[in-house]
Amino acid sequence: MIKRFAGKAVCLTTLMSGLLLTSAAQADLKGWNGHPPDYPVSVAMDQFGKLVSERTDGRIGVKTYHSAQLGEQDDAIEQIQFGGIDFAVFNLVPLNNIVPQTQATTLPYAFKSVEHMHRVMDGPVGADIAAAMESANLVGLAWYDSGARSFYANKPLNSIQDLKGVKIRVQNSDVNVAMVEALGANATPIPYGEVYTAIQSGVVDGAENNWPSYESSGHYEAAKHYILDQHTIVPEVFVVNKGTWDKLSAEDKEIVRTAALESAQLQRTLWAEREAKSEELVRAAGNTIVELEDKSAFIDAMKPVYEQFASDPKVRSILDRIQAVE
Ligand code: BDP
Repeated sequence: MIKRFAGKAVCLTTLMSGLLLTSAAQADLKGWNGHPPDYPVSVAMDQFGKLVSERTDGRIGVKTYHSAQLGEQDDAIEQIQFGGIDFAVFNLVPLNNIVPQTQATTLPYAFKSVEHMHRVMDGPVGADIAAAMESANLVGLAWYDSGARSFYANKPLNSIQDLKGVKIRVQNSDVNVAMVEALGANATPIPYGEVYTAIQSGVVDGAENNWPSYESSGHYEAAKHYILDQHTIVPEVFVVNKGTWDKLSAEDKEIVRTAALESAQLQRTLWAEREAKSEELVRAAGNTIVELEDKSAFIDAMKPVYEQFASDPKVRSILDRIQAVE
C-alpha cells in the first residue's frame, strides 16, 4: 500500500514539476551576452527584457546572462542557431563565415563613419542583411553601436610598419585573418574571453578592438600601445532564434521587435558616453595612443582583402549599396 502510494506521489510530483517547467520554459527568453553587466550592450539588453516583461504583463519573462556565462561567442552563436539560447547581441564578424553578406559590413574602411554605418544599417541595406541571416536561423531585429576598432599591442605601434610580424588576435572570420595578414602581421583567431591571458603569456602580442572593449576587457593593461587606425566600424546585431521568433504571436512579435529597437536607441546613447569614459581611463593609465591624421597607408594595404572578398557577387552588391548611401 505505502509503496504504491509513494509511487503515485512521486509520479504526481514529477508530473507537476514537469508542467511547471514547461510553462516556465514557454515564458522565458534566455539571452546571451559577452560583456560585463555595466557595459552599454548589457544595460540595453536588460532594458529590452524589462520592456518585454512590462508590455506582456509578465507573460514573457526575459533573462540575459552577461559576461559570457553561457559560453564564448562562437559556441553561443551555434546555440542561438538551434534554439538553446533565444537571443543575443554580438558584432557581425563571427557571422562572416556563416552569412557571406555580413562580410561587406566588416571589410576595412567599408563605412565612412559611425553615423554612416547607422544610416546604412537602419535602412534597406540593413534589412536585407538581416533577411540573409534567416537562412542561418537567425532573425535580426536591431543594430547596436560598437564604434571603430583599432590595433593594440604590448610593443610600440607608431605606424603601419610596426605591425609587420606582430601576432594579432582576431575574431573567428576569414575576412579578419586576411585583413591582418595584408598588413604583414600574423593573425590568430582566439575567443574574446581568452585574449587577455593570450597577450600576457605571449601567445599573441596584441589584438584589435574599440575603446570600451579595450578598456573593459583589461586588454589595455596587457597591451599598452594603441594605434587609432580605425580599420573597421562593425555593426552589432540583436538576433533572435528563428524558432523562438516563429512561436511568438503577431502581437508579441511586435512587442519584442519594438523593445529591441528601443533598446538599440538606449545602447547608442550609452555607447557614446562609455567611449569617452573608456578613453579617459586608458589615457589616464598612461598608455601610448597614436592618432593617425592620414590613414591612406592602411586603406591602400587593404586592397588584396577587397580583391579576395568583394569578388563574391553577394558581398559586392551589398558593398556597392553601402558606398551609395550618403
Ligand atoms: C567586442 C564586441 C563583441 C566581440 C568582441 C571580440 O562587442 O561582440 O565578441 O569585440 O573582439 O567589441 O571578440
